[in-house]
Parts: sequence; C-alpha cells; structure tokens
Amino acid sequence: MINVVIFGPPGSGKGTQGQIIAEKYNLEHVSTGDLLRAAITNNTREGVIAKSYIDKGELVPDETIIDMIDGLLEKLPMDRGVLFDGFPRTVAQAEALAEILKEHGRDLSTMLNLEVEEEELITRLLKRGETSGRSDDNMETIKKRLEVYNSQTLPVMDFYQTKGLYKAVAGMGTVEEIFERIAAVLDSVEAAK
Ligand code: B4P
Repeated sequence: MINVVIFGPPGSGKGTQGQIIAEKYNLEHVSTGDLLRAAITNNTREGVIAKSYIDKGELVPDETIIDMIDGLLEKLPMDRGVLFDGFPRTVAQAEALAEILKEHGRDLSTMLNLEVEEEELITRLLKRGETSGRSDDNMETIKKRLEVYNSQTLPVMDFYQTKGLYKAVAGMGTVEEIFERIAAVLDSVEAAK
C-alpha cells in the first residue's frame, strides 16, 4: 500500500494526473481544491471561509485545511492508500500531514513534483477558465496564485527533499506521456516497499 503526495504549481496537472493515478493504483483521491469547492457549493462553515481566499488566489488558512484532512482520514478505509492532491501547500501543512499520518498508522511513500514552465501553466489555466466557471481561473487571480505558490508553497519541496521522499517528474507533454513517467516512479516506489 502506498501513500502519495502529488505536488506542483497551479495548472501543472495535479488534478488531471491525480484522477488517473488514483484509479490505476487503487488509491483514495483526496483533493483539497475539490473538497473546498464542494464546501463552497454546500455553503458550509469551511466553504464560507474558503471562498474569500480562493476568489483572491490566496491560500485558505492552514488550520481550516489541516482540520479538514484530519477529519477525513478518520473515515478512510485503512486497507487503501491515499493520494493527496493540492495538499500540503505550506511547510506547516507538510509537518501536520506527517503527524496525522503517524496517528493513523500510515506513512508517506513519495512526493511527486510536476515540473511545468510558467507560460504553459498560464495557457492551461486560461483555457480551462473559458469553460470551468471557476472564480480563480482568470489572468489576475492566476498571477496571484503563481506568486503565492512561489512564496508559500515552494519551500514544501525542500521539506520532502530533506526527508528523501522527493521525485521530480517532467510535466510537459500529453496527459498519457506524463502519466507514463509518473507510473515509472510509482512502480519503483511500490517495488521497494
Ligand atoms: P486547486 O483546486 O488545487 O487548484 P490548482 O492548483 O489550480 O490545480 P488544479 O488541480 O485545479 O489544476 P491542474 O493542475 O490539475 O486549488 C484551488 C484553490 O484552493 C487554491 O488556489 C487555494 O486557494 C485553495 N486550496 C486548495 N488546497 C489548499 C491547501 N492545501 N491549502 C490552502 N489552500 C488550498 O490542471 C489545470 C488545467 O490544465 C486543467 O484544465 C487540465 O485539463 C489542464 N491540463 C492538465 N494536464 C495537461 C497537459 N498535459 N496538457 C495540457 N493541459 C493539461
């Protein structure tokens, strides 16, 4: 059983690859972005908090995110691995994840970083914005999300590099080509277990 973090800037394909990985490796797909958007649709307490941050391209406060993940892990079957998509996004979240996994008798197998050029990220997100209806897929908010990624999320890479869990994956190309690269990493991680 493997537990995996899929990491990368906005538009790097975390959600796209996350769905495929979860299906092929039989993992629970936990996307904080999807959970927050569902909370907004359902107008829950978390949703009301999250909306004001997401609309501005800012990160939702760590406490809200960590509580959400902690509560969710309680409910997941112990015989299945988990794929974390869009989480952790700060070093505080990465530290909390390590604690939460330990409490639940799990450990992290690897962190996959999707590497994509910034110009391509903007192109992908603007294209999605034409049809997604997402309040954060517009030029102004995309620029803010990229700034926030560079200042608050990039340090998470060092956190996992130090722990020996970091794997870089080239995130340019077709969805299928990128998945093949991811599968090569995950197969070797599984084989080493
Ligand atoms: P997310 O939903 O995680 O949004 P994202 O970073 O933009 O990634 P997403 O998964 O949507 O896009 P993807 O790269 O798959 O978060 C949204 C907001 O929620 C954040 O800004 C923040 O405010 C908040 N939030 C979420 N998690 C949080 C946390 N842990 N802490 C604090 N706040 C949090 O793909 C983008 C597009 O590229 C898609 O349209 C896809 O079709 C396309 N694409 C994918 N692969 C492609 C390829 N190979 N070629 C061409 N296009 C491709």
